Amino acid sequence: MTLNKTQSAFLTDAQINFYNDEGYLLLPDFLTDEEMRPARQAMEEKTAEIADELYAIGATSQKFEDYPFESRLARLFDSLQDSDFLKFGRSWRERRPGYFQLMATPKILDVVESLIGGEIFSNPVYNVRPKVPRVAAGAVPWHQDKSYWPDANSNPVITVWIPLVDATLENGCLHIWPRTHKKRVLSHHADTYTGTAYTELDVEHLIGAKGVALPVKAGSAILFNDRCIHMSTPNNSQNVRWSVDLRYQPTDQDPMPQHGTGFLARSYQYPERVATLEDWLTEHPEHLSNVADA
Ligand SMILES: O=C(O)CCC(=O)C(=O)O
Repeated sequence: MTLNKTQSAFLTDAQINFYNDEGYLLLPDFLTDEEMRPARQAMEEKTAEIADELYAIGATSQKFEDYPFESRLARLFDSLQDSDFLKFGRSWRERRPGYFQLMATPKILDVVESLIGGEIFSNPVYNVRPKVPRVAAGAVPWHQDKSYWPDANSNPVITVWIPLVDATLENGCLHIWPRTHKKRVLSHHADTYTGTAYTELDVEHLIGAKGVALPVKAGSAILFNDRCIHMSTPNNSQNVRWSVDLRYQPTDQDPMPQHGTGFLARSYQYPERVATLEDWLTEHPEHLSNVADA
């Protein structure tokens, strides 16, 4: 596949060089409120469902209906335990239309295209992270994403991490360890203190760790690949640190079906096969009806 300059010029050469050298790229103020709205609505729907469920079983005496996006989920769990929170999952990966809309946002695909070309598959591993204050599972230990799929023959997998509220030192922003993205998959184990068995790098790899804290405004994006070492700290604020981590890879790589069904997000070669919302909701990785007609 040959990309012409206009197709691949969404990031500047300086940005691409930074990504290649440092292993990550920060795009401040990347998405608008409008572009994040459908995903935020999906998160609000889920929060309302959790409120109903907690209320129905008597775990909360109120549903905090009038509370804003930033704080409602936090108030629901204020007087509950980590185990109550984890019943709903440490992160969410549901098929809600708002998540598809976010994953298919042209602006996101544009910058991914600058890094891997215009045949883009949205990897099945995406997470909506409701990082609730004081819940241990909010803090993610040093790891490489690749440690979650060591056997997958997929390279590169690019994470696009986007907070839907400001991510700060207090609420547990992302920390990246620059220039670690060309390492092999390092030895790791399942953590035993968050209740989620996150993969965590073995301690010998962390000697001299040099993380960079990346506090960023809502709607900013941080891009990194699945070998780049990163972590996040606990949420010591009063509100939820909402974020998503979305993943993309070239279409000729392992689609990792054992992790779920991803989707064809962009293609110049087969534009008619790009998945629609309906395809994604029904777990079809590409749109096949036109092909069948041909
Ligand atoms: O959002 C976080 O706190 C951690 C994100 C992360 O580890 C990831 O995207 O792989």
